[in-house]
Amino acid sequence: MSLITSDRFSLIIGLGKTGFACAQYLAQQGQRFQVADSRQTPPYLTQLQQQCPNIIIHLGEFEAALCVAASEIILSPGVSRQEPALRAAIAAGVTIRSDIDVFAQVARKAGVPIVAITGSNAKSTVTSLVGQMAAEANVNVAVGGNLGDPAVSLLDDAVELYVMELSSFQLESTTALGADVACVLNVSPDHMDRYPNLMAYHQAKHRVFQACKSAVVNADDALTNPLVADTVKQTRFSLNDPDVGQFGLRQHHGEAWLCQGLKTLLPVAEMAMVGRHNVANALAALALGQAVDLPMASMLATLRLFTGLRHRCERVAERGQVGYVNDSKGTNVGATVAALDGLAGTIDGKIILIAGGVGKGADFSDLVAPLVQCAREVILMGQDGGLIAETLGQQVPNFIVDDMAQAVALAQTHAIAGDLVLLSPACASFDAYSGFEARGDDFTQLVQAL
Ligand code: UMA
Ligand code: ADP
Repeated sequence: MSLITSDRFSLIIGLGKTGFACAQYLAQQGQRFQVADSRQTPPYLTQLQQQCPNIIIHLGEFEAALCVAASEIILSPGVSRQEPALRAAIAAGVTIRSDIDVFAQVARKAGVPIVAITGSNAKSTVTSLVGQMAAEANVNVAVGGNLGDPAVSLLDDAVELYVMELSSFQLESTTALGADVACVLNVSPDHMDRYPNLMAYHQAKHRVFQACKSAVVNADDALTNPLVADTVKQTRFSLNDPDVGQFGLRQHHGEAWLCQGLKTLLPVAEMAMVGRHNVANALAALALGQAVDLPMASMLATLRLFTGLRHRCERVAERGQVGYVNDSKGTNVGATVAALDGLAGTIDGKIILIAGGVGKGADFSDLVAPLVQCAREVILMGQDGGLIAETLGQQVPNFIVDDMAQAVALAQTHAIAGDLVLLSPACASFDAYSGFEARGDDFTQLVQAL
């Protein structure tokens, strides 16, 4: 019997940030494991070889025989469950887990509450905001997940609260997360190169509610409604007047206030973040924070201080009465629509949008209506810039350029006092940059040099 069990091993698939963090964790726990990555030189190869010299590492195409031989597979988010070797493992009954599953099992056992946040957009903003609210309330909080630090790397006995940003990729292989409060902030199409349709993407996102103790729901987005038992407490947020106990916006003495039911909480004008979409984000954060007992006064104090994250509707310069905004993290159509809608009301002139990059199989037609409403023109670049131009046709003036330098120069030439030049690409950046940060930095440097 012991011979059979000693042959069993966990197989970590992927040797990026997630795989490496899982390997460190399993090594710490003294568990038997092997690692596989389809790349010949995955990012953490040297570090793993140095830290765990005896671990078997398989490089190159995933082998079905290896996957089937594993007792369980811990799957990195960048690898699809549709890979043939993984399909073989699934068919053979091998358990496939995400790093989030590994993390949640340990956190739950320790009795530490988890705030689980997913959605197509605003995940990083809301996760960081709730994290800051907790830290300012003197809670020993760990913040991470898709945001950057892999969940398992945050496990620590001293932590009193985990605030986790979760992607659909991570949730695909997460079962019974058991969050104290879970939320799908919004749903609009993204990653359509990984999912066969919006329903499959929606289903992955909604796994965040599995075994949750309470849920936060965006009352303005029906796709965020959870399928949970009536006994699971639900708190709603909306940009409209809230019902009793719910979070929303209400006019009070001639200005808009964040409210809970009839109770006024904070004038929107006193929030440090700008844009209507960030008001929704603030309301979501209040609802999530309240669900894990963060004090309201301290959460409101945080909203007065939290200016938002870099590369998300970040105002980077003003030149000749033209504002320049870096929203490089606008990597899907829904994000760019939110940035256009959120910023259009804050300017006298029009928006010149710089967009394009890797479209991830998106349908760009939802950009047309807001652009017709608020854009002077659209400047397009990158792999799918031409596809966006085709979608816009004659409806919005558009130009195709070779790179960011040309885009910024053209925008400056065409902008009129009162306009806003907005980089919000509706696309990923990997055709030209190492990531959205590098793209945003390129835009910012070019703009600041004008
Ligand atoms: N890859 C291979 N072969 C492998 C393993 C990975 O080719 O064997 C490729 C993947 O297809 C992908 C890349 O390598 O293109 C990275 O994948 P990974 O799973 O190794 O990624 P990690 O380095 O572990 O980082 C992951 C998240 N990456 C992805 O989901 C692609 C990071 O989110 C996250 O911050 C990190 O775990 C810690 O939790 C990034 C992301 O782009 C920011 N997320 C997507 C998004 O936000 O839209 C979902
Ligand atoms: P994520 O982590 O989900 O990508 P971020 O907080 O990094 O979310 O924001 C990504 C982009 O989403 C921003 O650049 C902005 O354009 C857009 N965005 C921010 N808030 C919202 C919202 N409430 N609804 C839709 N889009 C939003």
